[in-house]
Amino acid sequence: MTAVAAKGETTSLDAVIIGAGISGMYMLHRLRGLGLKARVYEAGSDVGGTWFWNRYPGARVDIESQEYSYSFSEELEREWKWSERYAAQPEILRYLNHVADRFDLRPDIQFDTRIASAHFDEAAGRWTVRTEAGETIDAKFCIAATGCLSVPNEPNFKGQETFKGPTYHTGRWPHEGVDFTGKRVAVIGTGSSAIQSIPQIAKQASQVYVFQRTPNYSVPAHNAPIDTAVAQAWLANRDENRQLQKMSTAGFLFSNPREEMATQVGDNERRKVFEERWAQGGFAVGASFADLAVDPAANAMIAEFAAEKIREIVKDPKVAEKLTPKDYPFGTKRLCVDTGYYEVFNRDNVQLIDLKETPLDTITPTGVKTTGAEFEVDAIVFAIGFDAMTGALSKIDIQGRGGQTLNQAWAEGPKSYLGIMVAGFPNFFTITGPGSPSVLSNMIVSIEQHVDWLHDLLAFMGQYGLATIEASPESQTAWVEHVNEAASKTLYPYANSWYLGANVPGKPRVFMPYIGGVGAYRTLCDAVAANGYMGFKLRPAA
Ligand code: NA7
Repeated sequence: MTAVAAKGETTSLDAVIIGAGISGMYMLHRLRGLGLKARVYEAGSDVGGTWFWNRYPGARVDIESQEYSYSFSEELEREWKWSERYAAQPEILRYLNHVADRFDLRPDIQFDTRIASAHFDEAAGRWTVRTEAGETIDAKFCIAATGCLSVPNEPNFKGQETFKGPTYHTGRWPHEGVDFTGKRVAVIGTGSSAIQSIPQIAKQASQVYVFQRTPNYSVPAHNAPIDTAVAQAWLANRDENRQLQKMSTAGFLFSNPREEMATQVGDNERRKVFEERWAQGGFAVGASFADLAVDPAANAMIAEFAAEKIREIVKDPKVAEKLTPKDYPFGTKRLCVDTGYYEVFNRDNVQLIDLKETPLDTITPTGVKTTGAEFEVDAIVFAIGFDAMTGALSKIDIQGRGGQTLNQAWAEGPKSYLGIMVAGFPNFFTITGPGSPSVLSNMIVSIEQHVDWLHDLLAFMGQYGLATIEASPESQTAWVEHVNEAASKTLYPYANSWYLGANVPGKPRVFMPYIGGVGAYRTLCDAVAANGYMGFKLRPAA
């Protein structure tokens, strides 16, 4: 095991990797395979990233378990057995710990270490990276595996400091868990984390008040113990399935929209497909027809179908109405996949408070006050999301050529070439960075694609004795235009979503992920590599 360098000492590496989540772990594994000296620095006390931090009750993946797993090792895939159709957070964290042990990753991961800065030394062509504790790392490559949803939005409610009870953020849940038995609980936010946790909290709490600013669309997961026949069929066709995932729209088998248009089939046929997909559960609903994400008329059809489902499930028509989204197209805020979310509003101990009707005024010592009423509670859960996609990078002092900071380069919104490099920041890489499919896909598939591509690039650089690689400003400009153009052809820009940074006051409104599709993006990245890393500037050692 590499010893932790003392304050003032310098560790010399080929590559520094920031973050020991799914991407950092796999990156380390692949760089070891190249014989490179790489080391991961992780702020948390163990591996897992998203799955280390998000321990709120009900936290589970919204992609089917066998699809949300590493594909790089067939042995790993065959030996690990998932227990549920959609694995819950503890099981995923066990899986990631198993991966860390099986591939002996821990000796090269330094935990409880937050990276404070990363500066490019132009004369040396290397990165000087500093930890908050004062350790210095000198490395040829700096790889940000910092995650897309890793920096929670900090609650900033008037009066919150006066509240006498405990408060929790879903993205930083206590490891020992929280017992809400007999407690009155306020949950602020109705995104995926709230939608997953509220049904669980309501089982314990005496009363749950749900403070909703914007209703979300949610589709049923139909979670259950894993169907062994499905799991066996997946493994029997593993190579083919993995290839299908890689070339699919969003990195999982049911993400390819059917070719038919909702607007061009008869009412009966359309309803039949919607019903089948709803019964199947999960994101398959969103891929029912090819025109749902691009044609407002088609989108209105799935939106009305979802509204009908809410009205069917929720007994009180007034509550059903409030839970129904009205001011943005279906699927343009991240679709939620739930287990008993709408049903929970039929319980006597759950009350929905519509903050559009009665805005949140203040948090008091004993509860939450809206312009309509005061709700006395014992605990508050902030399920208010993340500073998505750029949050983690913006918190590190990253400086490229000429001392330009990444925050300066991204002042008008993130700019990158292929979502993996930024002009002016040589040898600095962002795994699933803004400008790549990332959060619009099965993250593991996109992570593996970036890591594999980067592995091949670093092998290429080693083979030809190259010192630096950098995105050219022209290729970056063209890519940013392409990312924007792809988004503008869809209905996504019509929602105030975190894809656009709309959930963080002051954040530039730019559609950050690349919506062109996982398969198309992979083909493009492969073509760039096959053409000598077209659009990048590669320089030999001096
Ligand atoms: P999300 O999806 O960003 O949801 C956050 C929720 O919190 C959302 O309903 C917000 O309402 C609400 N929110 C945020 N700030 C406030 C304030 N100030 N007042 C009231 N309500 C507020 O985060 P999640 O953690 O649920 O999910 C993130 C992703 O993790 C998810 O998409 C999956 O990919 C996994 P808004 O819609 O902004 O009006």
